[in-house]
Order: sequence, then structure tokens, then C-alpha cells
Amino acid sequence: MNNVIKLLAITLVVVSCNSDSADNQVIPESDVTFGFTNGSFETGDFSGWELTEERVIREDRPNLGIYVGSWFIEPKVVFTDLRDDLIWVFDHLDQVDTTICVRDFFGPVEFKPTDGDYVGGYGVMESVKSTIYQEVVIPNNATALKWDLAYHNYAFEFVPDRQSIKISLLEPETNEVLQTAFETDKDTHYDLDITAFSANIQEFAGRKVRVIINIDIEFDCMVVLFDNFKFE
Ligand SMILES: [Ca+2]
Repeated sequence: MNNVIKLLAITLVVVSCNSDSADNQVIPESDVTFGFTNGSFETGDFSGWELTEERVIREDRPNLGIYVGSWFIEPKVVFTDLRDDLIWVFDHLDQVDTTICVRDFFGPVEFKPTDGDYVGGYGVMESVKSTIYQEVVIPNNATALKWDLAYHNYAFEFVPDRQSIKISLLEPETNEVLQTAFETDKDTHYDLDITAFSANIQEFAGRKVRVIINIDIEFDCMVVLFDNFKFE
């Protein structure tokens, strides 16, 4: 009789453990890192982020595909009296010192961190499609994705289908677009000093998403600066 009771007790424990395992689909909060890693680029590199760059060959100017962009991180810098339009940066994707074009047509251009000492950036002279992204778990109580962004588009307009900057939330497994948080269009002004942006992401709180910036430039020079990605 005692043996039967023991067997029943063991069976119940096993069933109980299996039941816990099957029902427990929520990851314990202690096992999750919420929010961005290095969202303000204060490590001085792109730790926590993934970078991509795909060269685009233009049909109308096939020989122009020699240019590439540069992912850089800089402290505060002010550029004035630029004579050759080129400055040196360290490209963290290709791991080389390289030049990007910066033009001070309308006065000084500033690389200006809005949080801490460093600002992230991408400089390109046609023609590339590039991304920076990070998979994050949005904090359960978050309502907003916040970031700071600047761009200097030396084409003096956002040329439709040839120049765009877009920030999106993607489903990490399928790349389905969950939300477009920011997107330039033909009416977007071509020059913006670094500015605070916010998007309501409340419906995705607690979910794992991929936050991605797409920078597609098939025409002329552009400098994009970004800092202080966070959830609030
Ligand atoms: Ca920063």
C-alpha cells in the first residue's frame, strides 16, 4: 500500500512539473534585458547593434557604384569653412579610416551628442542601402520609443525612390513591419539639426521587436546622425 501511495505521489509531482513547463510561456523578468543596449553609443562603438551596407549599382550611372558609406561614432564636432567637403571618420563596419562628405553651405554643421559624449552617424555618397538595427524587449510599462535624429541632405531635397531614412519596428523572426515610427518623403525638409522624436509603441510593450533604421541613398551625399534611443 505504501508503495502505491509513493508511486501516486511521484506521478503527481511529474505531472505537476510538466504542467508548469507547458503553461509557463512567459519569460521570467529576471531573465530579460529590457530596452536598448548602448542606445546612446556611449561605448564609443556599435556594441549591441548590427550594421549592414549593400552597394547599389545605378542603371543610369553604372560606374558610380564605387562609393560606399561609413558608420561612425563621434564626440561633439563643429565643422566650418570646409574647403574640400570631406572629413575623416573611422568606419566601424569596414574597420578603416575613411572620408565622408560634409558641406557647410548654410553655416556650421554640428555633430552634436544629445546624451552623453558620443553621437552615432552614417555618412554616404551614393549609392547604398544600409541598416542599423537591434533586437530589444520593450519594457512592459513603456508607451514611447524615443530617439534623436539629424540629417544633412546635400541634394537639397529627398529625391523620391532614391533617398529615404526610415525607422521601423519589425517582428524579429519574420521581418514583418509592425510599425513605421519615422519616414522621410519628398516633402521632408533636406536639413535638420538634431531633434527629439517620439513614437507611440504602447501596443508592443513587453514584446521582442527589431528596431531598425533604413538609410537608402542612391543619389548625392547625406549625413545622418542619431543618439539616445530609449523606451519610456
Ligand atoms: Ca550619446
